[in-house]
Amino acid sequence: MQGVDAAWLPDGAFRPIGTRRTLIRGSGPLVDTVHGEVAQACVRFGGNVSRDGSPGPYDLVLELTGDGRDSGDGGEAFTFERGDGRTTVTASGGPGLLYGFFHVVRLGDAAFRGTCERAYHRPELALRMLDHWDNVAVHPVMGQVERGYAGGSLFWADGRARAELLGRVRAYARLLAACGINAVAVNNVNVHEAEARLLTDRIGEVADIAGVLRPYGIRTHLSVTFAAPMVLGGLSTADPLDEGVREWWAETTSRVYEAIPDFGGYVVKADSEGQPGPFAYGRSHADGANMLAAALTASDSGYGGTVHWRAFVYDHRQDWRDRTTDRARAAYDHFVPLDGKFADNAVLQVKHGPMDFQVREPVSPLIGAMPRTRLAVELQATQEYTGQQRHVCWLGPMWSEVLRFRVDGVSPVGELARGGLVAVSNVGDDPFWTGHPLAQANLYTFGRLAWQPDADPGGILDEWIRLTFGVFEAFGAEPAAGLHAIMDGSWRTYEKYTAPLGVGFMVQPGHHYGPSVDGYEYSPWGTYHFADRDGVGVDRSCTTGTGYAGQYAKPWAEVYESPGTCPDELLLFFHHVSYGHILHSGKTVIQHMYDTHFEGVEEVEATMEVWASLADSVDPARHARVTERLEEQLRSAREWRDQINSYFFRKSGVPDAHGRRIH
Ligand code: GCW
Repeated sequence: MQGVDAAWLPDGAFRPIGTRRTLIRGSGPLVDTVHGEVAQACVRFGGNVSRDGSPGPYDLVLELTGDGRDSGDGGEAFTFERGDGRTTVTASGGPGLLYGFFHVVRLGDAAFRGTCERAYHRPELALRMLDHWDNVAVHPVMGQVERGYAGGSLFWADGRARAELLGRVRAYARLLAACGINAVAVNNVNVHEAEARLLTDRIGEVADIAGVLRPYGIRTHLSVTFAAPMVLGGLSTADPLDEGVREWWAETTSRVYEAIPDFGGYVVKADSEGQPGPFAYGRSHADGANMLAAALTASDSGYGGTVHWRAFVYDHRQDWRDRTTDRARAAYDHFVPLDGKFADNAVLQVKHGPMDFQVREPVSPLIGAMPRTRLAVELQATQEYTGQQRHVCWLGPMWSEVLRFRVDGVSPVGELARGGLVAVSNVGDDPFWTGHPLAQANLYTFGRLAWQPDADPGGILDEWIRLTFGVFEAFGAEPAAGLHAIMDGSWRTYEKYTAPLGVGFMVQPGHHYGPSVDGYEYSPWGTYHFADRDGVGVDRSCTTGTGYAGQYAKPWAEVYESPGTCPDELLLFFHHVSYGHILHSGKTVIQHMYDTHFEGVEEVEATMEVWASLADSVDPARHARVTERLEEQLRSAREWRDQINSYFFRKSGVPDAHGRRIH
């Protein structure tokens, strides 16, 4: 695929396999995929691959064991061992063999050195999914991809599936499989008119995409509108308890399965930001989700589909004067009373924080509060609020904090094992996939963390750097360390020069890029900072505020309740404090703001220097693209610094202790 960045699968990554002798045992479509991969590598590098078991010796054996049926691990597990000069991967299912193969690719030459005892690898989360917010037809405001920063859609253009890009979709599927992703929703959760039809008369286009994703172990899901029976079926209601409506969904779903036998299921944004939902009929969200869940299991054998029901339900038309309504509370208030009421194949998909993918939010209190419901956590790889893929912002550390958060000593991971981890995709038809080449690391890290949620994100970053840049001959240990440093600190750097101490938003309304401190302050969206001449922040305590802190189990309810125990980085999320309030760091709130905003810009300047020093070690086109983005990042970071500092200086009248320039 000329002109498309190879990302973490450059040709050179296949040399260790392509120069050797490989035996593949077993049959099935995914085994064929593995065979195709090895054969291609051998053509390039001179090795050979056999499928029939003719006498060896072999350096690598990839073997499907058992009868290939699900042995409780979804067929995704594999074993890896090395002894007697031979590397062996076994799996009981095609997906496991594919993941085992990519494990060997990741190890490179190390897979063929020394000995290694038999080790069993399996994903901790069964569902590792990307949601594309791609529109089929260009939306007048949101464009082809809602919150997309990587060009057009990989799947859709000019109102149709992009047949000419199906080769590109295959390359995408391969990248996803190589980091462990096994499910993709191909259209936006805001389902407009053209997109609604994908469910019915346009399902063939979805089937074409599914056909390309399938050989890489990826199931296809579809976002649907709750009003489909009315919009598409001509019914007078979409009431989830109405017999006609239930029949319509059952029939429609059976036709979906005729077209796509391994269809993954529906994603639904209901009663959220203007999308239709069960509230219109006085029904609960469990009623709505269960109706679709029933349609997805309607056949005798069960289709094996899941409904992903989003918990992003809040009042987006609130009155800014009303201090009792708190958007952060909404998901918990709506859904906790429904715990235990959702069908087995319904998954409640919860954003990782209570608001909306800000650079810093507490972990959603829903996580851990619904033990009888399957939950999936939704992350945002597309950088809507984290620099829109013009800024470097590697989100691995933030996601890892979410996955390591413990409630009563219990990690959310056990819960997610039943529901899964989902990310909003950051990919488009851009030659570098993600607009900013370094944003590829977010996609890769998401897949790897979904496979192993307690993995060290720094280790994943190094793995990504080695795979993506390592085959470039001049990329030695020093450039790798430089790049690691740039990326590892980039989320905290971004946090420093944008909205401070967890207060959030302060972005330009609508497109959400760049600062506007009061942009949302008097709006209906529920995203306020309440800055006045004395202080700033939202009081979400139980004693004097909205009571949001009380939605947490111990110890968090107590930790967040008081400014004295609340972590600095979340202080303004939970409390309204004076500018002179002393943080745990020993600084006042206002001085912290000034310092971090100056530091943030300095860190971007330092990043630019390190990147410039890598010019000879990185492919020139990739280097140029990152350089161009860094220039914009620096401009934007200065704008953030100056607007935030000037705003709070003017409000508070407190000068910077170091006398730096504030406007
Ligand atoms: O973050 C907000 C975005 C919307 C998005 C919504 C959601 C798809 O600004 O563009 O809509 O969240 O998650 O549904």
